[in-house]
Formats: sequence, structure tokens, C-alpha cells
Amino acid sequence: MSTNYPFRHIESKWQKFWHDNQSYKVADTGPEPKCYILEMLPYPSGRLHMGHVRNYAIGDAIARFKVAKGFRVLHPMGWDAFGLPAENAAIQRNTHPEQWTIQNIADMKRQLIQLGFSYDWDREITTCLPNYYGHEQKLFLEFYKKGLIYRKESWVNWDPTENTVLANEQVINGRGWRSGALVEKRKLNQWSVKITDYAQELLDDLTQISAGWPEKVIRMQENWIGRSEGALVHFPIKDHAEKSLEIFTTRPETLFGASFCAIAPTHPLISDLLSDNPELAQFVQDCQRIVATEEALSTVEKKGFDTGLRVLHPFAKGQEIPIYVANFVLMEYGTGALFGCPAHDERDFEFAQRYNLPIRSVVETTSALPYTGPGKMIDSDFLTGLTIDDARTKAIDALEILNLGKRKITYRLRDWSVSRQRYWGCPIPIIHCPTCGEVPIPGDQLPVILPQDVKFDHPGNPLDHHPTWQHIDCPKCHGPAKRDTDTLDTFFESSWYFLRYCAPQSADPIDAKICNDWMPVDWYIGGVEHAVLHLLYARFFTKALRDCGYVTFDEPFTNLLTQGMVCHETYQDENGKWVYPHDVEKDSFGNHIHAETRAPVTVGRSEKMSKSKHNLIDPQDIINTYGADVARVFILSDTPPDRDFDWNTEALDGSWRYVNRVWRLVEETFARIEQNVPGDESLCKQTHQYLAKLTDAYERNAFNKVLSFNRELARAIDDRKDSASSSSLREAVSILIQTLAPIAPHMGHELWDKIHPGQILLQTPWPAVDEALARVDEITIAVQVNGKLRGTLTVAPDINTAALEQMALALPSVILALGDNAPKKIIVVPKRIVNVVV
Ligand code: ANZ
Ligand code: ZN
Repeated sequence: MSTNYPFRHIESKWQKFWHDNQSYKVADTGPEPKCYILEMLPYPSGRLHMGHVRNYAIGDAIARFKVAKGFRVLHPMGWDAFGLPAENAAIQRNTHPEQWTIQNIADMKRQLIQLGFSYDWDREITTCLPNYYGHEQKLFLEFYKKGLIYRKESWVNWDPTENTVLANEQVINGRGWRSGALVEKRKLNQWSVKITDYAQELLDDLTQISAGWPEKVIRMQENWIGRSEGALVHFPIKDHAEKSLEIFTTRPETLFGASFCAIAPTHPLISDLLSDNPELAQFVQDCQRIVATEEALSTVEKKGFDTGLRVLHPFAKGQEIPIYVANFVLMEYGTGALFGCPAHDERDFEFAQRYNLPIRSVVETTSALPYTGPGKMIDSDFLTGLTIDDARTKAIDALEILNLGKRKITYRLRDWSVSRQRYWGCPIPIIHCPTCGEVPIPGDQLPVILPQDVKFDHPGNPLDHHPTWQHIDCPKCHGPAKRDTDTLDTFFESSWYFLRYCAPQSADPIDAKICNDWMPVDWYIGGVEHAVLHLLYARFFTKALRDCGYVTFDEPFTNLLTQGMVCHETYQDENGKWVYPHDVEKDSFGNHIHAETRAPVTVGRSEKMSKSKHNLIDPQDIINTYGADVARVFILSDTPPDRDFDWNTEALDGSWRYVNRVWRLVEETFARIEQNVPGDESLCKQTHQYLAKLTDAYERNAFNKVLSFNRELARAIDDRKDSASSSSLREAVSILIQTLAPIAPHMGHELWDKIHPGQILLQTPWPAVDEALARVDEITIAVQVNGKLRGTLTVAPDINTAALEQMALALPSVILALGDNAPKKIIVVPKRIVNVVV
């Protein structure tokens, strides 16, 4: 027997070939139809993880298949290179964020090349370089001119130790994730993007893409946008004749069940009318301790404070309703105020019980309260007897006549706050002048480049501490002014990079012509964790840039594939400490033990690979031991791309054996292929039947199926390798190689070169299915009596039902099973089962 597949030599040979020949460089024009395959760009943390390998192996298989199918494929790669980890690394290791980032990019790029991915590296984008973020500043200013970016005071999470704003996700149990300090609410001037202007379009256009996106991502986007139809209602404030409290409700028909109003702790009414109440001030301060995300609020205990203020019911003359300040009311939603109807809302019910407020049913029910189902209105004056829907319309009409309210559609979607008090991000190209106010940096002074000489020895934003950078003369009045020292949220960079890949050297941020030709992306592949924010921002950018005249399409991504997570069992030692997989062995009884201490190890659930649980496998180890092709075959085996992948060491060995088997199969068949001998031709039919299945599996991105059909084809070849005619063997082996190559490209190229010397696999079109050969002329059908298997029939696939029933009834085993009973009915499941029921 021959030796193992020599992957080291072969993989580096073909990587060099692809590089030297610029094999993956793609032209912006050409006779072939375009196809844009895009994988989410990685954050350059320094090392690829298994999730990257899976993501990029999927993208590469699609890209290589499309190339073989005759498309002109754009398949670029880049780096989402701004962000906090670089600053943390700079602080911890005393390097510069840029140096750390650039080094990491070099390391990860080497790994991507080692994996043999087919990227057009001429289009590489690094978002932390001025030739990317400078263009981003131009786009920022375009949005600014259009009124799509504005500055406003908003409440932020302030970490008093780090002197910076924290994102909601960076606040854990009310404390800064790194400093551990109690986070405060502060009002700061922040730049915001008016994504809410596009709320309805972002919702409506989901129908344009729903065919190509996973259903669950569409639902998540819908929920995030969160359209609610309802009404604004003005409640006159007692003893303040000129003032009223404006609330938003989705259930105006329940107004007769109102027993309190509640306002957010930051509602302006508090400073307006209640500023001299120290107890209230204390309550408000306590509320601000907890971060007001909807998620946090849904779990926190509902608390309120009676302000003493009363409002008048808009319909029920003389009825007074108390105003509470409540910790569960969000200032950012609706009007920051609501009326509570305890009988028909869970949260209001809880609140009313706690503060002894009346609970009045206004929808008829025999169920327990609170009741949120359908029904007829009761005890509701002019609404009594109506259905909920009719009552809603009538209530709003009445409010409009009284001039106390109107119809209103609200969205849960908030404007996107993009200011970060950080160094390692795109500088905001605006100047603040004491005379002129906000002044955009003129175009000829762009890009605004980050200063290199910054220190990380103070907490807070290094750009603020820089001695000179922020001081600049105002471009308008030439007086002394200051730069904005905030940088942009890194989601800004990832919102348009796919447009820049189309023409990465363009002097304009986006080359409209080229971009309109390449876009939209045909397949976008990435983690489902980006189902909401990144994908929504990218969709928004596309629409906003369309309205700025840059592009002509509405949606950036036609098809979306959200890959599942890569998971691994978790291990703990006797003290509950996490143990790395490479430290775990099985003893001779099959029990898991620690390789060094020999102490027992408990095996926990399979979970997403993570540093904290130590259940990581380093892809570099797999590449070093088995090679890139085996790593790729393994990560695409057994599991559909959109499902979670459970690490399985036996399957890894199985992938290694399979790649070796194909290698040897070509060696073993080679002499016969070359001899041109006649022989058994039956392999032709099987080859084309598998080719049809393999092609279909590629079209569906069912790479697990691809690999299992490919194995079956290898088995068929193995069975006939000594009897098949040379021509049928040559065709079968060629198709075996070609249909494995998008997943195992190095071995594919090597074997192709062996069988077709001088031909380059990458330039070889996908084999055409011979339909006549591929046609299945017989299928096997199970015959049951009362659901029990009694026999099988081998028939033509297009046989009609009547003939099938007759054949089934004529089977001796069926006659025997029926005995004297006449069949009552016969159920035929096309192409599969005939069931005779007696
Ligand atoms: C009265 C009412 C009666 C309500 C009832 C519900 C049930 P969605 O559906 O998510 O849009 N609300 C209004 N503004 C709020 C805010 N700033 N913070 C927290 N809650 C707020 O939710 C709309 C409902 O949430 C509104 O309808 C309001 O309570 C509450 F039987 O008004 B409802
Ligand atoms: Zn000025």
C-alpha cells in the first residue's frame, strides 16, 4: 500500500501556484454572469478560531462551485480592524493598537492562505487604515448634510472609573464590565444616526429578501423594528390647566380601565413640576442605577413613586388618575409615559396590586385577571358592547373630536447612537467652533487621521488628552476651535465594507457604476449573532446611500446563510475547574481522565467553543496535523451549515481517512484509466446519478450531503475499479475529484493535474449531467398490510397508482396476509409505500 496523502507538500505547492498566477483575481466586467459571495469579515484578534474556519469553508465552497458553474465570482476578504480589544492590548502589553492590529492581521492572513481560500487579495480592506476610514468620513458628512446624522443630548451609561460611555452590553449587573464600578446615567452630547427615518422601509423591504433569508432572521428584524399601531392620548393635568401628559398606548379601547399613569424616571415633567421633591429625587436616582434596557427592565422588580400629581380622564368626567414615576417606563419608547390598565396587562396588574390601585375589567371574560384575550367591551360608556377592534377605532375617533389624542404608529427601533469616547476608531470629521457651532471638515482636509502619539496612561479617551490634536482653526471663521474627539461605533465600518470591495481603490468612497454591477451580494454568510444589529445597519446604509445617489438598489444581501455554532463537550476536574480537551484522555475502561494527573474528569454538555469554558480546539493544530483540506472536509461533514456543529474526534479521523482514500483510489485506478481498455460500462450510469445529486446538493449549500454522496461515488468506483472500462473509470474519477474540489481544493487540483495533465481544475467547467444516464429507471416501493411490511416492488418511477395497487395486491405475501379479508382501502405514498388496509 502506498503512503499517506502528502498534504504538506501538495498544499503549499498549490497555494504558491494560485498566488503566482493570481488565480482568484476577478475582473469587474466580462461575458460571464456575476456572482458576489461574501463572508462576514473577521475581527483581527490574532488567531482564527473554528467558527471562522467553518464560516469561510462554507463561503469558499460556494464561491468555487459558482466559478465552476461559469460565474464571474467576486470573493473578497478584509478586516474589521477598529475596536476595544486593540486598546486593551495596548494598555496591557504596552504596544500601540495599530501595531497590535496589523500584526494580528498578518498572522490571520497567513492562516487564511494556509486554508486555501479563494480570495481576491487585491481587494483586501483594512478598516483601521485611512484609505478606508477616510472614505467613511466622507459618507458621514453626506449623511450629516442630509440630516441623517445629528447630535443630541442623550442618556448614556457612564463608567466613572474609566471615564467613558459603556454600551448596554458592557454593563453587567449595573457595573462596568472591566472596572466593576457602579455605572451612572449621564446626559452627554452624542452623535446619532436617524435610522428611524427608515423604520417603515426597513420593515416593508423584508418582503423583497424573505425568499433568500432564514425565516427566523426576518422575524428578528421585524421584532427589532417593532411596529406598534396605537394612539397618543393627552391627559389634562389637574391644577395645571395649560399642561397635559401625553402617553402612547396600543390599547386606547381600555381607557375606561385606566387606574394610573406612569412616567419614566427621566421624564421632563419631573424637572418641570416636581423639582422640589427630595424623596422623588432619591427615587429617580435609585432608578438610574439600573441600566434601562428593555431586557433588564423585564426582570427587575416593578417600583413606583406617587408624584401627587393627578390627571383627568379624557372621557369620564371628574375621574382623577394619579401619576407615578415608575422604573419600568422607558423614556426612549413612545412618549416616555403610559396609562396603566391593570385588568388587561400583566405588568400593570402587578403594579396595581403593589400600590393598591383599582383593577377595573373593561373586556368581558370568565378567566382570571389580567386578561389579554379577545372579547366584548364592558363598563366602558360609549364603547360598551363593542368588539375590541371596533372600540379601538371608536375611542380614537372620540379622542380626535375632543382634541385629546390621535392615531399613532410607533417603532421600537431607536436612532443609532454612534459616538464612542475611544481612541481606536474612525474620527468624527466635525469641528466645534465657539462662534460657528458644528462645522464639517472641508473635503480637501479629509481624511482626519488618528494621531499616532497617544498615551494610554489616563483613564478615558486618549484623544481628549492629546496635547495638540484636537486644536484646530475653524474652517469658516478661522478662529480657534476644537475637533470632535469621539470616534465612531465600529458597526459603522461594517455597514458599507461590502460596497467598498467592489472598487477598493476608488478615489470616491463608492464607485457607483462598478458597485451597481456587482451588488447586491448573492450569498452572505456569517453568524446568527449578527441577525439584528449589523444586518439592520447594513440595510439602512444601503438605503441611505441610495438616497444620497450612490447606489440604485434597495437591499444589500439577496441570500443570507447563518451558520451554526461550533460546539465541543466541556470537561471539569474534581474541583469544578474547566479542563482543555487536549488534556483529556480515556482510560482502559473508557472513563474520561486528566492526561497528566490521571484524576477523573466529568464530561459536560456540548457548548459553543469559548475561552471561558476551555472547550476550544485551535484550528492551527488541525491544519498542522491533517492539513487544510481535511480540516475543511471535516468542518462541512455530517451537519448542515445552518445547524450547530458538534465536535467529534472520530469524525475528524474519518475525514482524514476519506481524503486519503480518494488519494489512493486515484493512484489505484490510474493505470487502468491510462490503458484505454474496454470493460464494464455500468459505472457511467451511477456516476451521472451521483453527479445529479451532488450538483443539486451544491445548489442547496447542503455540503454535508455533498460529502456523503461523494463517499458513495467513491465506493461505487472502488467496487468496479478492476472491471470498468477505462473511459467510464476516467469519467467517474474525474467527477469524483471535481465534486470534492470546492471543499478540498488542494488535493483536487493535484489529482486533476494527474489525470488531465496541463489542465487546470479551476478553469474547468462543472461537468454536465447526462440526463438520460442519470434517469432513475427503477425504484423500490414498500408494500404494507395494515402498516406492517409484507414485501417490496421494483417498478418504473412514473408508474401510475392503479397499476401499483394491482401489483401490490398480486404479491403472494400480501395475498397470504389478507387471507379471506377484502381490502378496505389502499393508501399510496408516491414513490415510497403502498399500504393495504383491511
Ligand atoms: C394602555 C394599555 C392597556 C397598554 C393594556 C397595554 C395593555 P408595545 O406593544 O410593545 O408597543 N408603554 C407605552 N409607552 C411605554 C414606555 N415608554 N415604556 C414602557 N411601556 C410603555 O407596547 C405598548 C404598550 O406599552 C402601551 O399600551 C403602553 O401600555 C406601554 F391593557 O397602554 B398600553
Ligand atoms: Zn468658526
